[in-house]
Amino acid sequence: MLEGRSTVGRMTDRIYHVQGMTCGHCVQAVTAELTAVDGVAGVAVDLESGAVTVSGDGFTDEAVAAAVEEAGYELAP
Ligand SMILES: [Cu+2]
Repeated sequence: MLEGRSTVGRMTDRIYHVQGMTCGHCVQAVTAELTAVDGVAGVAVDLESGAVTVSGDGFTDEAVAAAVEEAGYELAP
């Protein structure tokens, strides 16, 4: 936690693991779907590890899982 970091509202970062992404198009598809989720302000995908960092305010794990599935991938259990 960085003190003095200015954020609007209560921004949260949550890290998910997405299975099945193999290239930049996968990253784009997942990013586009997640960006459209209510409350999501930013999405960062690490293709190599499958780690997807979602930042924002008020988004739910369920909405994230649904968006990932919409893009054609699955969250790791
Ligand atoms: Cu791909």
